[in-house]
Order: sequence, then structure tokens, then C-alpha cells
Amino acid sequence: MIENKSLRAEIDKIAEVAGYVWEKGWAERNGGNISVNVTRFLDEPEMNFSETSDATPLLEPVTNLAGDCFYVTGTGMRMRYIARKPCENGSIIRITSDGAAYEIISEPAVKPTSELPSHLLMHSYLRKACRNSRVVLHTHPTDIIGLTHCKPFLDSTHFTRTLWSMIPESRIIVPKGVGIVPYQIPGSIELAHATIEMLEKHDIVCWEKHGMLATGEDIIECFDAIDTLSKSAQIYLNARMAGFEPEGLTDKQLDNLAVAFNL
Ligand code: 2HA
Ligand code: ZN
Repeated sequence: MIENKSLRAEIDKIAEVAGYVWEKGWAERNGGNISVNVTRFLDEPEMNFSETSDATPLLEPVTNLAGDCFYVTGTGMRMRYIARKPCENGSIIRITSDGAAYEIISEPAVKPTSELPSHLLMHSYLRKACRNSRVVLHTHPTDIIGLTHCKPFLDSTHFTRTLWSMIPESRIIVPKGVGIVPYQIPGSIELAHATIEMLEKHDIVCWEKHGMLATGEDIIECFDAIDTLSKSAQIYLNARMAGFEPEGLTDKQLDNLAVAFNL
């Protein structure tokens, strides 16, 4: 039971999003995972932990995150249960002072997602890049994953242009577009490094034949961005299923949106 009100509110927001991704059908079995930097919500006394000997080493150290705390969904845990009981299906971890390991600091001590090393490398990259991103949200939207089974969509520019041109909101809400990361084994360090490369230019990446990953300051906004892109993908696919190639917004219309919304 978490008594700290601001931390509780942040975890409630994570649970809310876990419920949305389940309802959307983006989270079959234990699909997807979430990590959120919650350091700012912890009080000073809570931060004064003494490190224990059973810290779990990380594959690659994240020295610029030393002492930071994250809420992380648990390994094998289902989004539909995280939505109802976030603290029994996830935990708060703290990075050790050398950045080379982590400790679970909440009860029960739920083991973090298998994607933890890659989430932390992404948080570390985002910190180095001075981006205001505390959230990494990974989920499996059916429509967007479907598009990555079609070769032309494995080009980030073509993929982004197609989704942007389906509705104005996609252009407005995802101004940096989507970076496509070629297929890699889920949870692998190779996938993490390929993702970081794409995060240099984008806030959202799409893992070929696997899913989406959004980074940002607020988990609701990360969800909204994926949701908006998913809507674009649905419009595109519905048009194709109805037998026509959707016209899409023109280059000029897209450029006008960029001007109108200061993108
Ligand atoms: O956590 O989605 O990518 C399960 C996954 C792995
Ligand atoms: Zn996944």
C-alpha cells in the first residue's frame, strides 16, 4: 500500500493506461510493458535507502540514472491485471549508486519486465539528450503492426507520411513522425540500441512485426500518440479493404498544418 499521494496518483495513471491498452486489444497475454521515472514523487526520507547486497546487475550500466527510481511492470504480468492492481503486478526499483544494478524497493518484490535493461538504456539516452521524458510505453497495436508486414512501410518516411496523411491529428500529435526499427529479438540489447538510434529523431518508434514504443513526459500523452497513429492505420487499412487507395492529405495540406500548429 503506497501512502505517498503524488506517487499513488502517478501509479493510478499508469494503471489507467494499462486498462486502455487492454481494452484496445493491444495487450494479448503479457504483451507490452511500461516504465516510468517516479524519483520526483519520492520524499527525501524514502530516498535515503541503504543499498543491499542483493541488487540485480544490469547488462549495461546506466550511470546517469544512479539513485533514480522507476515504477516498472512485472515480468510476465498481464496489462489487464496491472490495470486493477498495479502494485501487485509491478514494482518500484532504484538504480544503485554506481548505475550498474537495481534493487526492488516496494512490496511485494515483483521482478521487473524482461525488457527492463532496454527500457533503462532508453531512459539513460533520453536523460543524456536532455529530453524531458520520464515514460517508456511499449504496446502491441494490431493495425500498426499489420502495416509492418508490408515492405514499403519499413521505410520510416513512407510509414510516417502515410499515417500523417490519414487525419490532421496524426501530423499534429506526432510531429517528429515514427521511426521504424527493423526486427530484432524482443528484449534484446540489440533492439534497445537500434531503438535508441531511432529516438535521436523521433519520440515514437515502431518495432517491425512486434509493436510500438512511445517516450514522453506523460503516460497519457504517450498512449494518446499511439492511439492516434492506430486510428490512422485503421483508416488506411479500411480504405484498402473497401478496395480503394485512400487519397490522403496532400503535401501542401500537411505543410499548412505544420505552419498553423507551429510544428
Ligand atoms: O513484455 O511485449 O516485447 C512482453 C513484450 C515483450
Ligand atoms: Zn512487445
